[in-house]
Order: sequence, then C-alpha cells, then structure tokens
Amino acid sequence: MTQRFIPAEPYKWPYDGDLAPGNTALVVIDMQTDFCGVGGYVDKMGYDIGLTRAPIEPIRKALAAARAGGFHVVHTREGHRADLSDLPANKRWRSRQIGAGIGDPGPCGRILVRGEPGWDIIPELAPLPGEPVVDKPGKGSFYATDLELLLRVRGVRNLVLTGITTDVCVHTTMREANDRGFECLLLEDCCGATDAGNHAAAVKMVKMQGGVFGAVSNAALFAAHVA
Ligand code: C5J
Repeated sequence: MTQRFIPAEPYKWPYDGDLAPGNTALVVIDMQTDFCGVGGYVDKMGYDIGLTRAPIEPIRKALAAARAGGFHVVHTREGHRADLSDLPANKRWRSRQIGAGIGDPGPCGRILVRGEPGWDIIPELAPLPGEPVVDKPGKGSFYATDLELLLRVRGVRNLVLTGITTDVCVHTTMREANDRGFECLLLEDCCGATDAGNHAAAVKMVKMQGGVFGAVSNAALFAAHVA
C-alpha cells in the first residue's frame, strides 16, 4: 500500500496512511433548511443562521473534490415521522420552550418533519443520484439508522465529517463513529454551530488526548490531497 495522508491536527490523517476512494466517505450532516435557512428551526429559535450557513461554500468545495476523486459521499437528515411517533416527548417539550416546537407549523412547514420543505437538504448541497441519504430521528447518525451497514457493505473505514451543527449532530456522529472503530477527520470550516464559542470548543475537543475522536483539517487541505 502506498501511504497517503491529509495534513491535519494533531496527526496527519488517516493514522496509518490507508486513504483511498474505496475506503473513505465524505459525510455531510443535516445541511437542511431547518438548520440553515430563513424561517427554519434554527432561525425560529432566534440563532444566527449566518453561523450555520458559513460552511456551505467550504462543503461545496470538499464535495466537488470527493466526487471528482471517486470517494463515497453520504448525506444525513434529521427529522421525524409525520405522526411524530418517533419523537420523544422530552425533545418536543424542550423545543417548545424555545419557541420552535418540533412538529409544529412554521414558515417552512412543520418543523423537522420528514417531507416538509424545511426538512429538505438545501439546493446548493443537493445529493447526487446514487449518494445515500440517511434519515435519522436523533442527533447521532448511527442511532436508529442503517448508516453503519451502508458503510460496512461499501468497505468504508475512514470518515470525513462535515455539516451542522459542530457541537451537536456532527460531534455526536463523530463520537459514535469513533467508538465503532472508524478513523475520523473533521473539516473545521465545513462545520458550523449556533454559537461560535461552541464551534471552537467542539473542534478543540477532538484534538485532545492525541486526537481523542480523530483529527481536524479543512476543505482546502482535503481538496488538495484527494484530487
Ligand atoms: C441540532 C443538529 N442541533 N443537526 N441538530 O438540533 O445538530
């Protein structure tokens, strides 16, 4: 095997240099109108969607590079069934406390409900035919989904993580993936949070303990090294 690495912190990634299009997937997490569009869930909660829209262009760059290099690409969407039978009561209650009740009507349809306009992936980052889209009811992309099966069937062992929000769905997914033995890379400019300090803290956490959940790089370095 010819070793291949992406410059990253705290170690060049992947740890063993086993980087190839067949064993590596770019994962784009929850780039939905509800998380980064006007009138969506994050907007209704009163947070600055400028922070969650910031990663759109870097993700476009990373996606183009991954697609051109023949790497696997997987998208995720957070959302619930129309009858809300997969929505825990406490998740609904908490969202109502902040004025953006999951399942309630909003400017983009019912908030975080599958099939509604707000739940759609934004057009700028629309999946291409053949790229799996994983629907998840929770924050992590592995819980109550077939993501692990999709990755194992394809022989994927390296995951490049992008999307929103850094401190919630991206971090939960990275932790779940790391515990399953996947070798993870976070592209920091391809992620965003509802709070800049939380984004920075989430990125810093990854780099502790020699890379406790993996390593951190960015879109430009990723694109330059997978081309
Ligand atoms: C949140 C997500 N923050 N995609 N979801 O509720 O991070």
